[in-house]
Amino acid sequence: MQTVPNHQVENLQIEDDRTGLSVECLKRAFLDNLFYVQGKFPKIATKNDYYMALAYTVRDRLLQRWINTAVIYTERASRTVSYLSAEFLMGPHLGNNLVNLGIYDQVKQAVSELGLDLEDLLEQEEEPGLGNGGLGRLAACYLDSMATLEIPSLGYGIRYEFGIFDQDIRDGWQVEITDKWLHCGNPWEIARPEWEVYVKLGGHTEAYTDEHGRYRVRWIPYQVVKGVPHDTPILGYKTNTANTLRLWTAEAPESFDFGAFNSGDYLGAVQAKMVSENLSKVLYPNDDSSQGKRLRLAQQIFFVSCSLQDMIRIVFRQNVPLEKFHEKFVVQLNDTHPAIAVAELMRLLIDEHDMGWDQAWSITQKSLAYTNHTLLPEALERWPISLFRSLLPRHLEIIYEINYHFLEEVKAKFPGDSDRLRRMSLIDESGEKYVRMAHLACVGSHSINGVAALHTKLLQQDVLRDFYQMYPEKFNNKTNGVTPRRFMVLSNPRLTNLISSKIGDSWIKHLKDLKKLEAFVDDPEFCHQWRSIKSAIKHDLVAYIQKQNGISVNPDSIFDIQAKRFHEYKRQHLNALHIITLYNRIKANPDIDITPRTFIFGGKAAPGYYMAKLIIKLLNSIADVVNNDPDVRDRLKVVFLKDYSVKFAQRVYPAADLSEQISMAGKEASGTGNMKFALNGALTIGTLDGANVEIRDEVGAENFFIFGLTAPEVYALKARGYRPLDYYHSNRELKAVIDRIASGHFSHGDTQLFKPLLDSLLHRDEYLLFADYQAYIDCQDNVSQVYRDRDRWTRMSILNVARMGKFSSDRSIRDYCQDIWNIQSVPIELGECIQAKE
Ligand code: 6GP
Repeated sequence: MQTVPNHQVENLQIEDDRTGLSVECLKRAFLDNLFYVQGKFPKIATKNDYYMALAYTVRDRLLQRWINTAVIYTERASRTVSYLSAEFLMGPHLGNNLVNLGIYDQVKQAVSELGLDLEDLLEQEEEPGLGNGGLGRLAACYLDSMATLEIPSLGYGIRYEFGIFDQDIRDGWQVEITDKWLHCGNPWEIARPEWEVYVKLGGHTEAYTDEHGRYRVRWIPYQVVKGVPHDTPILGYKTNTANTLRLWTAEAPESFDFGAFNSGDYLGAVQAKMVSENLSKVLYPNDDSSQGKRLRLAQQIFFVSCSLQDMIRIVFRQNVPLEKFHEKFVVQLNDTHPAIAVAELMRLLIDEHDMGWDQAWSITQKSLAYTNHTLLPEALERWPISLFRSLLPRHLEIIYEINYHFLEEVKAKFPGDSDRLRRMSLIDESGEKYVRMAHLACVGSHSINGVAALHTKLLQQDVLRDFYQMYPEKFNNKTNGVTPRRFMVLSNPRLTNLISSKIGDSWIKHLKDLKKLEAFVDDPEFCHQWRSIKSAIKHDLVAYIQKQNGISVNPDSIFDIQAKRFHEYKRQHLNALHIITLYNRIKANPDIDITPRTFIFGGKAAPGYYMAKLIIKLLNSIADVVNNDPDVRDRLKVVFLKDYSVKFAQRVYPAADLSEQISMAGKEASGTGNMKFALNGALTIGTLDGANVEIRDEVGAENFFIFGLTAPEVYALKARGYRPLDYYHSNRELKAVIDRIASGHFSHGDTQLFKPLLDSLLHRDEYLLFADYQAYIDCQDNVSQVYRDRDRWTRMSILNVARMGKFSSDRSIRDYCQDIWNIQSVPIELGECIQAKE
């Protein structure tokens, strides 16, 4: 392997205390940072000062790798993946960096010798909640895997000042509180104002003829916004690769409009600044739904344009001709939020870099690839033409032209099929006119993928059927995965150590090696250890719940957990129907023998999603009644843990016995929580939806609690005409459950509170809770039976973990590299001059 030529780095003098990994060195560096960065000495330092001092100590060690990586990538002009995503739900950085640097234990010892507790310091970190749920967290897992697999990559997104809101629960209702993740400073990022770029918005376009007599268009914007990159290093697990997450902040080009300022309009001058800064102010808190707001479209063009301009800057700096943009970069679009990249790349190449249409189009298509993350119709982004014209007049012209060429292609392939043209057009003309972003993404990309086998199949058969018929070769599946570093090694050290003590630690990088655990499934000592670890972790959660919610929980009960965003299609209320069913059974027969359960919920609802918020209120209301009913005793407990986040998830997954993955089949694109639970030894109760199908195939149907209608059965039932009332009238237990809610039993006699939810179930039940109710209850009864046989349960748990190897995000990334990105790894060696001296 080639090492970095010395002249590149000879001026870099890096001292031991910035790179050394020994306990002594870490201690010195920590105190040094406390003194020189935080400006504190131990006696007056706060916990946050200590956290910051440690974070800077770790960051120094990252910087060494980061700079080496940059040197080598620049030197070689390596092919690079640009992962464009409106969301990156990174979770706390400190612990993950300790794991990936391989210095967790040294740092734990170093801080403890200084009288501090590492867990305490880790708790201090405000996580950057720059995402809503699955889509943003997947992006974060993929960055981890790309760095671990030594794939040159850049994550591009928005540095929201306010991330996903903090959730409080008051009187059982969700209350949203502004997330101020930056208020204590962010030690992990470095601002790069020297790479600022400008983004145009609004105004109009003008045609003109250039000096070669060519027809050209110039865009006279109404407003220009400055984008400033903030870079965070993303270290791979036990590699020297440190890639970059580059997030853009919006600023006004000048802090003050001096014209307005001098004429006495001070407020007007400051206003321009405020309007610009709005673009990176706040994350839209919607998961799986699109609102069509102007600010959101402005955010999208903002980060997409900044990122594409940045890539073009890199292309030039590395002396790659612009005609080879697609050889230097492959740009993955994380859903349609960055789909405007199709028009923006065309605009940059044609208007700003004088390229002809055909060449620009070929480069655009070869560079871009699109991942779809949802089948929900309400999530498919469409922008009203009027909005588009006023914000992005030039892009609209380009989209019209792309559409013209595209529809010509469709006509050639399917002559005389005008209905198809109408369906496939980039412009929806059925009523008010809209730009269809998914269509734009499909036409402008060389690859279109879904995120689980079933999801990809449904895209091909349904949502994107016309595009599949037009371009079958573009379609491919990339089943999601999760990083075992964060979701095992960091969050579940006890299980990690047990596993590694038996099979070594190669599984951390090669998750399929977990298979070796199967050899121990009949080893009673191992099974005993497995069970003791789960039990110890459950005890920890019991203590947490006692502290947080003041509820005392039986650690021997089944920990039955549903943790994810709240949405009707995910059917947290089906889970509620089960709880009430058990409650009714106890009320009817107080001595009934029931396997004790603790139902644990976590998750946020979109602030404007009334029904999801009502479901949260219902769960909390059930908790109030069930937890305090003397008939129930210790058999059932219901716990809603507020403010679900990545940090919080890391605490919850390891403690679960049962993972609830109960969406209506055909709605959950993949799910990734399902993978994290299973990897931590929980058994799944689930429908045949998303990646559940593949998890069941891997772990074996006998180790998985499957129930409910399949996707084709869902369609068939809906086609026949679904009547929820029939189920209500014919199922005694179901009727009793609904009647119990309707009677006001959980709402202090108020019969109106949950009426909207009940009406929706009784008369529409779009997500078929009633149709799946009996199957779910039967399956849960079976769960309760199996749990009583502890040996059998433990065996199933071990086999689940042993067979989850497929669901590493490393596997997903390898598939992307091979089938879509055509990219190889670039190992990084620490350059001689900047190598750590221990
Ligand atoms: C989510 C899907 O709902 C989830 O099933 C999947 O696992 C995840 O993406 C990662 O692929 N989709 C979103 O969060 C979303 O906003 C537009 O889709």
